[in-house]
Amino acid sequence: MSDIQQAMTLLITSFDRYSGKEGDRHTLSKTELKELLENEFGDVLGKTSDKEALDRIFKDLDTNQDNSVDFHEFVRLICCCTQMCHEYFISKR
Ligand SMILES: [Ca+2]
Repeated sequence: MSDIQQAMTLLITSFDRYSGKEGDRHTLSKTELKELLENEFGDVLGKTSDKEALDRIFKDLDTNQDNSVDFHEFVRLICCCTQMCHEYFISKR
């Protein structure tokens, strides 16, 4: 499996690990998103212990406003973060 295929597989399995905890196993509830952000991002996107920060992130990700974050909405976050990291590393070269 190529590096990019491995990255795609990891994104899917990582999402599923959190989305399967409660309710619809194909979407993230706010509680599941909080756990994912804490474990996978640390404080990179703000402190998830800050309820307002978590509410804002959840609202920004939930673009179809169905009160859950599906894989499509989650991947947008990953794309944005990956682009920001890429720009950071380019500026350091
Ligand atoms: Ca949604």
